[in-house]
Amino acid sequence: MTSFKPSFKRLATAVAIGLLAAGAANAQFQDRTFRMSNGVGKDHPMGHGTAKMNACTLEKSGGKMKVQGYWDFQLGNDLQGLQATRSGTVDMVNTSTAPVAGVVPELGVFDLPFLFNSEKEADQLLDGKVGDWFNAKMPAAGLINLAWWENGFRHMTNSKRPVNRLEDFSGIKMRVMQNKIYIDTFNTLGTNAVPLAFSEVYSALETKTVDAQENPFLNIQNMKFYEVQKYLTLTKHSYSPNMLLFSKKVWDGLSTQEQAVLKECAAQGRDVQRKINREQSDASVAFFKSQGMQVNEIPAAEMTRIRERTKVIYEQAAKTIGTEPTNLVFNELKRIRGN
Ligand code: TK8
Repeated sequence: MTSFKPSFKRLATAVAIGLLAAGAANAQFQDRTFRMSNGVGKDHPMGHGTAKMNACTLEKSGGKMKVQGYWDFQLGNDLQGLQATRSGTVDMVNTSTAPVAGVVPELGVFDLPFLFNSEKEADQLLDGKVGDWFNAKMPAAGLINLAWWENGFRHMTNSKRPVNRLEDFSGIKMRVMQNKIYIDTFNTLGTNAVPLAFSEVYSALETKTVDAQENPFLNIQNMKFYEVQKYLTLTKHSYSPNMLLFSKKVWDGLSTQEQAVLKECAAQGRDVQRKINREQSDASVAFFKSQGMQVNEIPAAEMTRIRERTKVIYEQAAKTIGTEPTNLVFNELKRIRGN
């Protein structure tokens, strides 16, 4: 029986073919760094998600594709970052959906007060066919949503008084995102809603230009709003998703392999960012108390009054959002909740 002795020549040929194949595979990847604009700081869970995404793109592209996060508005605030992404001068922006609703009105459905009850149902809706429906709306605005990351459930802070009932909102100057539904919601609750870019919030609170703001715990923590806010009320009045929006102008110049790697790695980054966001949020209330904040929940009966008062927003916003996205989201939530 002849024994198989791999000759040196055969081995060398096999290695050469392997290297050629790998080289050909990597040839589909250009050597480049994709810039991501963020409003929060690098130590926010967005930084963890971005690090995971970058490790993934480097690994899948043979070290060719790098994702570089820019933090604390280095590339502009949400609206500037959004515009720069649409024009292709920035590759991607990681932003709450609220400022994007001015460009894609259907996204306004996610600004409706008390829409989501849990992160679990938000994940199911956003990562499923309804999330894909919204993703399909983005290319017309010059944007590709690589994945739905998490801003999170929003709570209110202020420097004037504890908010324990509906009447306590009255007269408070409340910073809100630059988004009509948030403006209307907090005016309906009795505050004087003041739309400001996220980059201006700390100084507006510090100088008492505004008394209050509302954000997820990790934003309050990362931006150190607790330094200039005495009261935290656990309103949990909305869940805001983030979108990792990529420039369609840049996207259209990428190979299908590069596009696939960006989507896959954005999803891996999303999973890490959501996980850390939730883990760290669990420790936030204790941290805020340790920083001298007075934290309160609103009694259930008062929460009912507040929810009732904001129901009018659903009717007011319906025309701007549109019937199709509203029904899609409401029906999907009914399905997820089994009712
Ligand atoms: C960060 C903002 C932030 C949002 C806000 O860039 O503006 O209050 O919650 O996450 O998008």
